[in-house]
Amino acid sequence: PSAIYLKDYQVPSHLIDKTHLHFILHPTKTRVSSDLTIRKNPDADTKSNELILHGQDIDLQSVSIDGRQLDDRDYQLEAECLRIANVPEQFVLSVVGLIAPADNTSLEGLYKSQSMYCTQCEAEGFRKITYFLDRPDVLSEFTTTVVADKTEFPVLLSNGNPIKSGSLDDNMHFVTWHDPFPKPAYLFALVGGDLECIQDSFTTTSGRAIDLKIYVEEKDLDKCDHAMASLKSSMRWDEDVYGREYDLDIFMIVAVDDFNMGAMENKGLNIFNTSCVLAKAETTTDAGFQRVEAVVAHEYFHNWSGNRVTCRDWFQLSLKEGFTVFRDAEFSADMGSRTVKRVEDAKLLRAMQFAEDAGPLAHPVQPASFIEISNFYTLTVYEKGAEVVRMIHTLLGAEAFRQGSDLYFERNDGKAATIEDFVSSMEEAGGRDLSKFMSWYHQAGTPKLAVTADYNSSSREYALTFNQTCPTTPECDSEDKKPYLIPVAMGLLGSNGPLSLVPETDVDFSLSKNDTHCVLELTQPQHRVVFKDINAPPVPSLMRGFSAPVRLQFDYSPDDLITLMTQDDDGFTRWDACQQLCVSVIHEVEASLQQGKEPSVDSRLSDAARALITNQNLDPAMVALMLTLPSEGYLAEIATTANIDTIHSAREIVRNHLAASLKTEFAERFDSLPYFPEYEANAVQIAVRSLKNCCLGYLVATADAVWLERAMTQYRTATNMTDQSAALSVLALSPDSKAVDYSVSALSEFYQQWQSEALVVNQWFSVQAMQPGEEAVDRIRSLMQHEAFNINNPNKVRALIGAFANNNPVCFHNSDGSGYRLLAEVVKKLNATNPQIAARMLGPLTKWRKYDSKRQELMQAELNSIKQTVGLSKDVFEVISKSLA
Ligand code: HT7
Ligand code: ZN
Repeated sequence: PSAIYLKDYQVPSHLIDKTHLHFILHPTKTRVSSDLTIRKNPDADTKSNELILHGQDIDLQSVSIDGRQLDDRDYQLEAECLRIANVPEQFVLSVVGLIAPADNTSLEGLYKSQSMYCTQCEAEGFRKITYFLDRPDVLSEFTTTVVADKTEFPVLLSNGNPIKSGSLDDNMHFVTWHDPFPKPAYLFALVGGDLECIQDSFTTTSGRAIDLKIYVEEKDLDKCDHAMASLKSSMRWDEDVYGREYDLDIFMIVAVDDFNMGAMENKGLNIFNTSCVLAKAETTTDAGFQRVEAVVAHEYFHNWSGNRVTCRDWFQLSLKEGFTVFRDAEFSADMGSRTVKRVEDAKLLRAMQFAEDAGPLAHPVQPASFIEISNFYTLTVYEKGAEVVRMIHTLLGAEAFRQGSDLYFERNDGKAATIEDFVSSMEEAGGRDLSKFMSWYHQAGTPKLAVTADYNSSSREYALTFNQTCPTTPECDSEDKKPYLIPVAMGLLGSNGPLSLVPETDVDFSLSKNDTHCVLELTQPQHRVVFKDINAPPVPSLMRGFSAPVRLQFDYSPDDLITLMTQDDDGFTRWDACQQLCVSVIHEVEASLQQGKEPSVDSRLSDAARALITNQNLDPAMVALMLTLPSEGYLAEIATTANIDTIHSAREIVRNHLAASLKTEFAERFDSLPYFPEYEANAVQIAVRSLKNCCLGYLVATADAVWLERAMTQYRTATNMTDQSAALSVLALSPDSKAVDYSVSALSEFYQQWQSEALVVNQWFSVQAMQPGEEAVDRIRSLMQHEAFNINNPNKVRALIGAFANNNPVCFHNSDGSGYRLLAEVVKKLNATNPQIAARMLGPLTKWRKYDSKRQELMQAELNSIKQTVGLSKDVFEVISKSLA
């Protein structure tokens, strides 16, 4: 397989103004007839009259031009395209092909999920349906007729508005849909099934009534209300915050069980993984409810950022994804707690995206090349892409950002745009040049920002020196990297609180909050910023709100961190200081373990934790976040060579120490927090449950029989899944032998209770995948044989294999290599059935450079053995070859 380069982009040779599709659904012989109104692209460079259409796995039946049937001397059929020489300037191309949705396990194109037909066309799935110019810069007006058996498939959906329907012979029926908005083929969708729906309506600001429908299997009808409420909130929010109204008369969501990602923003017909749309208190955790809200919003927001303005080519993927993640993050912040959302996003970025950016698959937010685009739906394109948009928002301010967004939508409506088009609208609205900012889009790697301070008591000056560097990444050496424009939001804390800032510097900056807060705009490898009139050395509060996705280095003492934790007025910085204190305490314990010394836990951490637990004035959600120790994944990420076993032991020692020394405080707080008999997924309730279950975790860690029993009682009496699954997890994941009986009973009762709820069974798989113990790999193997497991369902694979490889580091990295072998076997199987998921599951093995030489060898051996697989997909080939390079 070879790479495709952004620099080679060429406009399409032809344009397809209208697309008429006709489907007769059948499991192995779906007949797809297309009539495409095609003309030569006036902007095309080529003089050639050849038309090359993408197409894959289609049994071609006939090809005609303007009604004249072509024979096979007029065209050339290749594995992935159809070439027709000498086409006229303008013509109608009619093609008939047969496809087999029931055999399509890749879940791209038209496939069957249980009894339902559905499609997934992003990025390049449409070419598995019919021959087409399957590229995002070819926009066409689609009219789609779907024909199927009336009894088996009463519901037939596609994009746009329904314009005709009726009965046909042999119990068949049809529905015709018309989408007036020209769109690229990746936004096409079709659904056929025996579905029920909940309906609602939304009136836009301009007074148009929009029909809203969520289609699910009948048994799931009681789990749609939260998605519907989220949809309506999203529609209102996009009008209020971005001035964006919905444009069709109907907006539909369909839930499917078998889906490679979370959801898909097809025009007017979003298709969702059931895990991202269904929610009910009894079966869904608070995190699940929040995910539904966020994904519904994300897909809805794509109607403008992605659909009305789409991407010119797939190198621009972050144009729609980074911007839309930023939009959904702001929406979630407005719906719940802004600080909690910010902390959660920063946590994800630092533990996962920073690791991606430091590994062999690191790539810029706007990649310069790829082999398989499906491999580029990454944390870098999505989450770092959103951080980049957030920095533009910080640099311009909310008002100019909104003007930039309006200009971008106005200028590019109905077009396929680039990241440069987005930035230039922002430049124009903000009245500033952002060329120095573009390193964020063009360079991979996480910049390091090292900050040093010196204080001069005679001049009363406090100076900060900022040094930025960026490590070498696959596409560029460290020395060749351009500096980044880094917005540093900051303040200084004196002994009586925040200090007024009087900066003296050549760095551009803006002051706010009575001059106690500023945003510095670093542009050079090194800057010095002097703050005047400072009476004593302050504690700097840096990167407030996580103002840039960098690794900040400042030599804080534990006391400085406690000052920040307790006194800074920025919630993110308070949380971050607490994390850093935890990291330094865990590192001290780890060093003692490695030196064979008796470890001791710095009492300043337990004192700080006590102050947090007993403080009734803080947001309980923030207290829970601050009391949650950094994950083993994050601790591995910040280590040069990750010693999985000592990281795990050191973290456990600190956790057990906090549990033992603060048992009374945890117990009192646990008992004092309310229980809400009427479940609601609102910020107040979610916050309380998160702190309560955090306390329960520490209390079970004491292995006190009373608390094991209380956890079991909570497990059995909980009336919502958040409390039930929290109790299950703390019992099942406890390493203490006293918890074993409880854990066994709870796991067995859980399956008995929930075996008919596929999404709940996935939680059951995940908990077991994360359980400690030498027998973990055998347990996973036997769960793979369980009646509820199905390797063709991506949710099941993620729940069991993904949870094991990503969230059970001690067992996955067992030095006998058994965890690696298991993952490699699964990847080989998936390579043949679902290459996208195979490539995604490979992630943990690609990080082999992080570990000791013995593990490195074992991991590389598995990668090499996968590489030898006959029929290796492009997806897996790209990930393996880059990770071994
Ligand atoms: N835009 C959607 C991407 C997507 C996707 C990509 C590759 C393979 C399967 C997929 N399903 C959905 C999702 C989103 O970002 O909204
Ligand atoms: Zn998206």
